[in-house]
Amino acid sequence: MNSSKKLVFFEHDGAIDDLLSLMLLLTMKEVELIGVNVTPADCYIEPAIESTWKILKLFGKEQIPVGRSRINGVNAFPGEWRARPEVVNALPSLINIQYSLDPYGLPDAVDLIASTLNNCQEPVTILMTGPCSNLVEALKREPQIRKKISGVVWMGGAFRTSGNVQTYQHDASAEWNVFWDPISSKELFEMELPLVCIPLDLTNQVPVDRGFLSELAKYSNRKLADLAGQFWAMTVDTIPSYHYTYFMWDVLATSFLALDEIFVLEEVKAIVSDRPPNEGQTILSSDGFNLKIAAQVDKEAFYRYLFYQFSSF
Ligand code: AGV
Ligand code: CA
Repeated sequence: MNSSKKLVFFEHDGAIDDLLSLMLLLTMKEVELIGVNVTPADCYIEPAIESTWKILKLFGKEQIPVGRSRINGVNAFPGEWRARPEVVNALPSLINIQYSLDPYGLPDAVDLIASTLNNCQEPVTILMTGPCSNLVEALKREPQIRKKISGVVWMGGAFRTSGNVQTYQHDASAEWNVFWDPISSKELFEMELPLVCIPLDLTNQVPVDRGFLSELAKYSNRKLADLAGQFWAMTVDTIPSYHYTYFMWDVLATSFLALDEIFVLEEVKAIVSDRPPNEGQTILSSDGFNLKIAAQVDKEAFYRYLFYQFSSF
């Protein structure tokens, strides 16, 4: 392995911005992606694995191992959100990529992250844009892998702003990635890993708006910018009854791997609630556990980076 690159293991859950995050990661020259796990949270697993593999294939990186999570969160995502990779796989650039992978033949996600960390000579950065369940399970099963982790970047939490979970028995204080598996999320905080959360507090500042899409379209003679524009176009009908706006949630978290200097981090102590009415809420508390949250970002620099990366392929 090339030691000048940052080794990254990617945990995602198959939503449109998770797949865009995979594309962005694969454009980063300073990153070597060493494994990808897919969790059936904000997706149905089979089409999301197909999208994942096809994106890897577009970059000639289909040899990167993909794991299938068998964990089922306590709080399921709405079905309307989970079916999006079906549409992704039918896009003109992806539909004819030969695909014959059996998702059930893939390694289990917990085994894959544990064995990848065990076998790695150098420390690994873990990027999570879905729930944290596989990582937490792997650490409980094989605690020695902790010393192989140089950092964990998680799109998760809502600390000083309201959450995005709107459902029964809930006061809307939680962010979905935390809420899907609140027990694992609580345990993650308790582990006090070198964790940076990119929470809703910050992602709320970076919507996917028409101005952005219009600017990106100027680069649509580039294959990747064109495909990314098609992915994002699918998000503008974001189910009105839940939320009108789609944000750069996972994409912002992913950009942190290449652009940490444009973020301001804050050291906090926090806990996760595991019961109604605020199940999955991330709560700042002086009795809490140490972690960092991203508090500010240079928005212009972030959007500029996206145009640059997506137009250079
Ligand atoms: O809470 C944000 C997380 C991110 O990882 N996901 C979407 C991103 O992948 C859940 C989510 C919140 N609102 C959504 C979501 C929406 N309107 N559509 C799809 N997913
Ligand atoms: Ca996600």
